[in-house]
Amino acid sequence: MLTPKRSRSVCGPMTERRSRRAAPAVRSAAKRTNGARGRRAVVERTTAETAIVVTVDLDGTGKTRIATSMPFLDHMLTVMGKHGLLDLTVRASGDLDVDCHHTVEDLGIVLGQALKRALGDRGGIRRFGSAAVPMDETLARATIDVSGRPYLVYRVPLSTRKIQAFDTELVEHFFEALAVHGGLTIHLEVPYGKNAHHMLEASFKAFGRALEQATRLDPRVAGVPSSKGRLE
Ligand SMILES: [Mn+2]
Repeated sequence: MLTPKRSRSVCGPMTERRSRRAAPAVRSAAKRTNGARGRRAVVERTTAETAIVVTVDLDGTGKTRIATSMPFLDHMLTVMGKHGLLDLTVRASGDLDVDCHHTVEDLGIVLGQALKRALGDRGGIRRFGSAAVPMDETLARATIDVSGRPYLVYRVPLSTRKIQAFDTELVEHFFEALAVHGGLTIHLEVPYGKNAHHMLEASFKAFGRALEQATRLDPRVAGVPSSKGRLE
């Protein structure tokens, strides 16, 4: 497996970067274990910039094992899994010496692909989910439609650009990639708040909760929950 060098600095100041290959060799492998064995998926994706493996189990209990080399993002994905009762493992390494950007965006892509595979034809699910999660002075609201229609509305006005070395604007890119590759409509709103850590943490928790609701199997839902008969 091609493993980009892991940077010791976590998205520190831009330093001299390795030359990027002209044509990144994208290797991607995916396995869906849908059906009797549960709604799980494993997706592995390696490019010249990042190497990422994600496993998800939609019927989990919130067990997570996250290692992205970005402590703040590890924290966010951990709370998302925990409060979304999503079993989630993430192993990511990337060219963090360039910037966190590639790794964060690619993580959104791979997690989106994993969710999509684990959902299969999206039959029997509730489809919509919404959750409001407070954290001290702030409140985050996530409303999602597991529709197959990728769309992100992101209204999270932060006054801080960095949390330690982590660039907070990357969170929007993460959710954008997740929406596109997971086939999800995601609305994230934080109407008020002061502390950027709280505002983002509440957002990840709310998203996890909303995803848990929307992906629940409901025995009253016969087939794919769409008047069109399919969600893709
Ligand atoms: Mn925290």
